[in-house]
This record gives sequence, C-alpha cells and structure tokens, in this order.
Amino acid sequence: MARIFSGIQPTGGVHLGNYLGALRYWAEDQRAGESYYCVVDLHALTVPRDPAELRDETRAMATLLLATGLDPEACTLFVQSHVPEHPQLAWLLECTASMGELRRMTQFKDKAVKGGEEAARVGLFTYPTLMAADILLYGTTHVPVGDDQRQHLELTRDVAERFNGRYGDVFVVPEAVIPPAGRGARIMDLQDPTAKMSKSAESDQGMIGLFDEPAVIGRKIRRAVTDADGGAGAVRFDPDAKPGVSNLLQILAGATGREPADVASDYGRYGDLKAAAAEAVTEMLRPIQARYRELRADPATVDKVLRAGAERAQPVAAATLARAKEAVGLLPPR
Ligand code: AQP
Repeated sequence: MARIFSGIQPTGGVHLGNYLGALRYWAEDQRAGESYYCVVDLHALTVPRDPAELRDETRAMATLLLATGLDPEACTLFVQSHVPEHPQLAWLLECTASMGELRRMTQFKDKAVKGGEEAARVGLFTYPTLMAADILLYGTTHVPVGDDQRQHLELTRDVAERFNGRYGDVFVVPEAVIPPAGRGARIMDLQDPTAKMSKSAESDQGMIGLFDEPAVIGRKIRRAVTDADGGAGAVRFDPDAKPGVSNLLQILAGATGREPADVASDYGRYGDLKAAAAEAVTEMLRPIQARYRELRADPATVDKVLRAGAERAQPVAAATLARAKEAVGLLPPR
C-alpha cells in the first residue's frame, strides 16, 4: 500500500503555486494510500519569525489544509514539532549527508544569497536533512510536491540509500510525485514569468495569495506580464517562447481541470484569456476561503484534529527512529 507524506511551511503568504502545485493534489489523493500531511513549523525557523505570528500561522495553515479538503478521517494531519522524532532523526541524517551535497542545494544558495551566507542560519543549510527525516520516518513511498522540491527529494533518496548501504535496510526509498509540466508543477511569478511564484518574492504583485479578494486577483492577473507579440496565434502554450502566456494558461487550466494547450484554443486575445483566468481562480478559491473563515472561528476543532494527528503519527515515527538508532549503534535506554 502507498504511504504518502508531504509538508508545507506555516506562512501567511500561501499562494496559488502552493495550491496548484501541491495542496490540491493532497486533497485529491489523500485516499490513494495511508497519507500524512504535516505543517512543518520547524522549517519555518530557518529564517527570522515572530514567535506569536508563527504560532498563529501554524494553526492557520492547518485550518487552510482542512479548508482545501483534507479529511481527518482519511489522512493524518499534524504539526511537525508535535512529533519530536523529526529533529532526532534529522541528526542521524546530518551525520549521513555531506557538506558538499548540502552546498549544492539551489534553495539554500538562492535564499542565503539574499542576506549573505555568513549570516544565514545553520538550519537553513541543514534544512534538507530535516525534510528527509520528515519523509523517511513514515516509510513513505510517494511524496507529492511541486517541481522546486525535486532536488531535495533526490537528496532524500541519496541519503536513505547511503544509510541503508552502511547500516542495513532501515528506510524505504521514496519517490517524488511531481505534477506533469503545465499541470501546476511550477506556477510562475505573474510579474516575472521566468521565476517561480514564491512567498519570498520582493513584491507580492506577481503572487496570488489564497486569501486575495476577487478584485485583487483580477488586478494582479490583468497586470500580468505577457509579451509584445499579441497577433494571431499569440495565445498558445509554449513555456520557452511565451512564458507569461503559458503561465496564465497553466493557471486557467489548473482552475478548470483542463489541459493548457486545450484551453489555449478557446482564446484569441490576451485580454480575454486574463479575464477568464481571473474568473476561474476567483471561483476556485471562493469555497476554500468561505470554509477557512468558518473553521478559523472554531480553533478548538482544529486543535483537536492536530492532537489526534500527532497521536497517530508519533508511534509510526518512533518505530522508524528506534530502528535507525539501533542500526547506527546507539545503546538503547534500559
Ligand atoms: N510556484 C510554485 N509552483 C508549484 N508548486 C509550488 N510550491 C511552492 N511554490 C510553487 C510547492 O508548494 C509546496 C509547499 O511549499 P513550502 O511553502 O513548504 O515551501 P517552498 O517550496 O519553499 O515554497 P514557496 O511558497 O515558494 O516559499 P519560498 O518563497 O520560501 O521558497 C511544496 O510542495 C512546493 O513544491
């Protein structure tokens, strides 16, 4: 049976890329096996965060995941720091991964460059080993993520194989499940369609937040960068030659459950494509936003789901951690 695991950081800036690349697939596939979804609050500490805000956004993210359709009867939803086995296994994996392979992680390079590598937190550097621990603790076979996580998943596989090679078969080697190109794998920034839509972008004008109002969604999409060639046949899905238009097609297709190339044939002009994309995104988000508002008014229910989730996840994680500790030669407590 498939074991599914994925995680998301608790940040208020959750965006359409997170949704179309990951969250909607979580809700769709939560019954395809034994599934675990995690709000990875420890990962959030890799950059400066206000403590009260982090606490609030952790609960808010769990609330949003329920609003997008995760069903606590069908999956295990929990907060990473509620299961202390995560950072414990991360240490064993830090002692398995090499400096060289962590240094090659492009997310570290991109993020460290912003504040300077000297000032970057050590956790930002070792983050991929904590992510590997998150995944490996659950005997995960499938990890649904966006394309930007491909490299971290490769590292997870490498570390698992190395550990198993050194100490015996402890870990299941997981596979990344990345949406096909054009089906949400990489939603791009509306203002710079060569960069991925990201919550850490300098301006939020290229990013559609899951809580944006219809008027804001309309304005951001209307101002999206397309390209000068607006003549006949200009609306076509061709991410290399037409990144801006292709991104809008991918968004419209994602919001309507169609293929981008197929959607393209319905439109002759950029303006019509933009109006349709804004409308489709607004309609897709409307029920999620409404459900979120309802659940947000009932934090006790969300906390109960998270408590039950951690209670289900922890014994699974503990069993894997115990096997890993024994394999490396740690003396069990008596
Ligand atoms: N632009 C994107 N297109 C498709 N999928 C995306 N994901 C992120 N951006 C896009 C996927 O969303 C899931 C949760 O990501 P995360 O919030 O835990 O961290 P991230 O990958 O670092 O995403 P962000 O929001 O863009 O954050 P920053 O700005 O910090 O890099 C993952 O499955 C991810 O692939």
